Amino acid sequence: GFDWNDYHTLQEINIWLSNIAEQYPDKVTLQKAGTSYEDRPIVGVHVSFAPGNENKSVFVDSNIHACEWIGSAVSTYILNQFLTSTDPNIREVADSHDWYFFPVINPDGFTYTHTTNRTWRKTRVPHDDNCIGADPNRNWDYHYNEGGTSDDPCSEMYSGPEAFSEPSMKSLSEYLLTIGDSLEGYISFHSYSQILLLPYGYTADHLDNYDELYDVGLKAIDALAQRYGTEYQVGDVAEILYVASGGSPDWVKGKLGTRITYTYELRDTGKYGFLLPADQIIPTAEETLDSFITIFQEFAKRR
Ligand code: 0X9
Ligand code: ZN
Repeated sequence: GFDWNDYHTLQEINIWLSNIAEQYPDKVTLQKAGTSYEDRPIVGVHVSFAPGNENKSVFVDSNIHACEWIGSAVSTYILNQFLTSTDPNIREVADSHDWYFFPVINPDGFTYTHTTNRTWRKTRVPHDDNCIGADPNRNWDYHYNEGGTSDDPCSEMYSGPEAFSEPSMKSLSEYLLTIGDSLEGYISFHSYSQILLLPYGYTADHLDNYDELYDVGLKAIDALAQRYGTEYQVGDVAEILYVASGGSPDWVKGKLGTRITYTYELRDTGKYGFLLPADQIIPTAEETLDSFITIFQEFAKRR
């Protein structure tokens, strides 16, 4: 069966998603947010534990960057805890929103990391004779190509020939528009660096709700550190990391106005980097869930 002692392939993850939809038919429905260049479906689930949350939902994604395997391992762990845990804090948060979990939003790149090149980051769209793919987190149509990107198809930060040139990102954005009015939260899992990031990436100017996101972020990383002592930083992408335009969180914040918007850069700080050993999946997922719960409990107090 599916577990969190090892990393899994796209096929294993998608079969698990189908299985939970079958096992919890009144709570979980399988979703498809379009298809990738290589014709793979972008698979996710809509999860609803309590009626009346239709207008209060949270979208969770991971593996926009193909090699960041810990992302989908953590998001599927959280999803599984929502389905199975009896912990009152987890139940309270699970019941408080509708959830959309899309563990692998760059399925072509992710498949390539399993078959051919473990550290592949980008999509697999052939924009150039020599170099394949664009950085899917530079491809979104909000302040597209305004810094921290490259026009060189061989660069790891190639933004593509135009905004939404990558079919997986274009179709995911169209899916997000269909649920956008209901979205109260957007959480995107990346690795690595141990940073909890707030938008925007395209500018160091602060968001309207920077203060609440920052304050809750500090509480979240405190909760995270309590379990195993893992230290995170919190801050605005452009301020704490680097300028990076065309990212999915910027688009969600800018176009949909989603209040609770965080990007996690999960473990570690570089010892193993993208190649985080599988025996760190469960501890990483546990501490991340602690912070995730804190985020939504804190926002519940500030409604
Ligand atoms: O550069 C990126 O796309 C992300 N870092 S990574 O090392 N995983 O590649 C950070 C993106 C943060 N951008 C926004 N939140 N807008
Ligand atoms: Zn990333």
